[in-house]
Amino acid sequence: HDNASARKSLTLLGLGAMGTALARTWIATGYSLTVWNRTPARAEALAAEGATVAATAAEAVAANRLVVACLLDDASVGDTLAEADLTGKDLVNLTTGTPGQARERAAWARERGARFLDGGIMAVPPMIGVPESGGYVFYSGSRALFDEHREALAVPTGTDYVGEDAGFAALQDVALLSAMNGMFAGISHAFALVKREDVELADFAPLLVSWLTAMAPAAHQTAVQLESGDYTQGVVSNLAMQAAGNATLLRTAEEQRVSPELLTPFMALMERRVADGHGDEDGTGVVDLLLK
Ligand code: FVH
Repeated sequence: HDNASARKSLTLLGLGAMGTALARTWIATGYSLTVWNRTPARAEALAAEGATVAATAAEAVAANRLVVACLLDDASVGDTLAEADLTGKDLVNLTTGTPGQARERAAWARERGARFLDGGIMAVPPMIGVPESGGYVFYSGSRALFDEHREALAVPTGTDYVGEDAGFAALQDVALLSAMNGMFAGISHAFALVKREDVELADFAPLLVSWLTAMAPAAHQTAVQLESGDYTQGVVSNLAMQAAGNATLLRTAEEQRVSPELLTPFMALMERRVADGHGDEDGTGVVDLLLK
């Protein structure tokens, strides 16, 4: 399997929005690509661009040593690979799942004779094949697999190998997605506050982006404080002051007839920390309240 032609070929299972974007980059780079999708019509355009379409997932797996899956969820990976012979295969799973699912899937693949690498895609489809977009994939699991197929894996987007524990990629992927959810919650609330007023939303959006961009580096200080255990280190805006400001945020929501439901869970945690005597700290202690 170590000759140049084996290195330049792979199989891709799943041709949704992400799978199709990935496929196009491998075809454009000269890889011999075998594809399979549950709904065959989604493979037609790629066939015209040079992909080989397999009739079944098992046939697609048989075609190449390197097999990439980009499916909806972990259950669809199990469904798709149920009839495939994975002996001697290198399975790369780019399907978003939990760390626990990735660890179980790694053991499942090993039992079937395959090496396993899990991937968490930190990109949306238009970022694939566009190096300057900053997109990348977290990989964890078999280091040997990653090293052997590094060139092929680096075609669609950047790569970041984060460890032999197959769950690490999903852990970091989901941590970043969870932070993104919080950011979108904040953006939704901010737009709701201004939407019924005479505010040009297209002018408001860049203000929102630059404020969030200015505030995001606070994450560095949170990391330093969590490592040291001293949550007063370098405090600029202490928690007591921030929690006192919650009243203004809530009153503004009321004045604007906007539901505070996206804000109140976080505020409750901030206020608990203050009530517990941590008003002189940063908000870092909220992390401890979350650790059940
Ligand atoms: N698209 C995005 O913005 C995000 C970016 C970050 C990574 N995610 C994850 O990538 C996985 C694939 O996402 P996708 O965007 O390609 O998703 P869809 O367009 O909905 O395509 C889903 C594919 O999965 C196939 N599928 C679903 N269930 C089954 C099943 N039981 N057996 C076999 N295949 C299945 C589906 O097939 P079909 O509906 O065309 O027949 C599509 O190929 C995902 O984990 C994201 O979280 C994307």
